[in-house]
Amino acid sequence: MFKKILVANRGEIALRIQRACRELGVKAVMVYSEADREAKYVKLAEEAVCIGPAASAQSYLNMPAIISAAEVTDAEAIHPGYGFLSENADFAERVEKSGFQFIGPTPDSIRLMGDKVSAKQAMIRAGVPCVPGSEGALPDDPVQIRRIAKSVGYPVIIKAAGGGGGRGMRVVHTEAALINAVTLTKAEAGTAFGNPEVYLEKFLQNPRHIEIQVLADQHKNAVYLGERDCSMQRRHQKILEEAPAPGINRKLIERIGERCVVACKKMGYRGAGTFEFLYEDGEFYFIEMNTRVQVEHPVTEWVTGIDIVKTQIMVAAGLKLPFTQRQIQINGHAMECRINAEDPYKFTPSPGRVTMWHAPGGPGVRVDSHVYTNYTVPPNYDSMVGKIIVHGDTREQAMARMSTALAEMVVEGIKTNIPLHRELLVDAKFMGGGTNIHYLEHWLEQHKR
Ligand code: MV4
Repeated sequence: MFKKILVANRGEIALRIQRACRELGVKAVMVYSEADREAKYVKLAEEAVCIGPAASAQSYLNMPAIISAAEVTDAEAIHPGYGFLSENADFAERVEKSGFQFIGPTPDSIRLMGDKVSAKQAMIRAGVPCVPGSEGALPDDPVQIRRIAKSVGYPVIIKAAGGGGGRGMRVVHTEAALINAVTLTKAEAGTAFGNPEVYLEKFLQNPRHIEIQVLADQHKNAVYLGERDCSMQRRHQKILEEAPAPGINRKLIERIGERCVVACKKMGYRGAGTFEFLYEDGEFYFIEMNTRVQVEHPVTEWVTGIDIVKTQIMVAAGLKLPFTQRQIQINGHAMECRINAEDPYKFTPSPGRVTMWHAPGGPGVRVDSHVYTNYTVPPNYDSMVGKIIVHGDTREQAMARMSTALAEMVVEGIKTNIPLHRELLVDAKFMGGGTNIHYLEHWLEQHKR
């Protein structure tokens, strides 16, 4: 095992990784920007290094500053968390060239999955079901593009190979609009991602967003840890996630999970990863793979009993996965509400001093947050300030525990989206389970104030 790890992130995930290190008996070096000097995990750290000013570009995205911090503190490995440099293949490569272990997949895996065209080709080879569409990047010839779109059937969606997470996409409803949409998407992709390649898919109108969590070691072992339903989102920002996904056939999930494991083994995947699917009319369609730990990993931790962050560190150190697929069982139901410092209905950010922070507790309640009373939420980063995660024997019990937790939670001094979560938890359609990716935006439209 490593003696010392550098945590190249901030906020709740920095604290989460620090906790995993403590449990493993590994020292954690925290890095922080000038805006995060007062963060809890910095105060709790045995070692912490300032890596630059508040602006992310000069601190949490500053590769030389982070690598220097690892050098001066004699760390052996770097955990990138989520966001920032976590899915940057060049960073992973520079970390390893500098003699540190990157806690995540190889630069090659990150690169393969970062290019959505090569990712999809890898999935097709592994037998993972994908959305019908162009095989690889679209050609330049308009005649061929029209032929592909016609055979797929309208509506179609044009997506940038360098995009992902909702960036660089355009829906096309008619042949008349096709070529112009392709030209525009290519131009935008060239500017935004430095890669003008685009591909085409059948546009699914009312899917759910279901993802499969995987873990793989460096000894050809890989497992899937069930699924998460992440359909409750607004503008590609998830706000509530749960596991298992309500109303989906378990045998179907097992078949898809097994294909994800095959894909991991075929590409020599290592660490934690997430296969993102759209689910519509009883079928799964792969869209993207995330090569990092995700915000919503705790719901999977709770239904499986597996510590995903600890396992990431163990497999990065070369240890074998300490469980087999047969030993992984899904127990009960877990749900997560993301707490954001924002206006609950207008969604404008609401940074500032938290004059009161009182977290809920009790059976089946977990709160992951770096915030405390008198902490100041800086305006420079993502608005997420914490997560409430609950577990119950049934979805009904999990929802009841979440309602109680949301009622107990007190945050004063800044606005949060807690009122929105409280309303969703009593919404009949949500309570019934299985709402699609458009539900929240439609709900907000109808509950305008
Ligand atoms: C799609 C789609 C419908 N059909 N692909 C958006 C984010 C990126 N990961 C892929 N996305 C979508 N791809 C096809 N063929 C609809 C979306 C989509 C979406 C997906 C997941 C979660 C929220 C979403 C919100 C809008 C659109």
